[in-house]
Amino acid sequence: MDRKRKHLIRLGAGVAAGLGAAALTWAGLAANAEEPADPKGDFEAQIIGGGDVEDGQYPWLVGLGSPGEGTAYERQFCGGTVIAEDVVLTAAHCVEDSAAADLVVFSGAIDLESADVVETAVADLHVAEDYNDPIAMSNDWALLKLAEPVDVEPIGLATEPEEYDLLETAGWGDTGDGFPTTAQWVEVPFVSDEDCEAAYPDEVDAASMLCAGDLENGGVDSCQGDSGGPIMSPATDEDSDEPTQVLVGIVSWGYGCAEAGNPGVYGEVADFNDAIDEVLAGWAE
Ligand code: 4AZ
Repeated sequence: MDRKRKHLIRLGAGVAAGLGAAALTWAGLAANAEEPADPKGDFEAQIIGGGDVEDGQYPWLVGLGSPGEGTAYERQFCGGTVIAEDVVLTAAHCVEDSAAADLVVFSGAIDLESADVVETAVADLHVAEDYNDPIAMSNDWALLKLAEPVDVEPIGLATEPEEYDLLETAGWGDTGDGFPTTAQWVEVPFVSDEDCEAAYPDEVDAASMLCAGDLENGGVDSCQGDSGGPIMSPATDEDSDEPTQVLVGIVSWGYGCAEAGNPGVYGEVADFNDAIDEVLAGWAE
């Protein structure tokens, strides 16, 4: 595979608009645009192949952006997940070149143009020490300590690597038709380590990555701008007051988006759960 097609640039609407989107991004998506990205027939093409997130569906879903002028929509470049009232889990590749002062978190509204968006400064940043070790994109996780708590329900972390059936991912990334102001979500089939290693020979570190996507048909996936955001097990009890979803992974990389044979790759939370707890314990002192 041509390495240049491996998309792991942090890029959102604002960054794309500001810098002039890398040709790379659109080249990867062109294939999608011509295909009906809609195997189930339920939705128009969105996250890729998904639909609008509803209020309260994923309260822990946040946007990561740059401080400064402009709307949250214009400044968002990655996703993140609230795992404690003042801690956000995101991808290392979203923040590896940033200082805490270069980052803000957008919570409280799924529409990034809404007046309800709450912007919170980042006070501290921890990038996984073993990011890119043993291979590129291994251990793609980072933690943000917020300057103040957010009024958001956190999600629990997966503790054991498991085989799943369907997972859900969400974010403000490219839909194949541009960057949405309202977060999108989509159901993605879990892909076994074996099938993922076969899809990306020598590029999958099963000890820290998991894969999801429709291997046969494509059409559903995360994409540029979704990086750092969650992939979750679905709710098991819609009426529960407590979240029954679990954070299974972090949007990390893939070849193109929603292409058959090229699943999305995610940092596998259960594999670095203990390392996350250690950082949290240090911050709590
Ligand atoms: C990215 O660059 C990205 N199709 C995120 C997810 C995927 C590919 C690229 C998975 O943010």
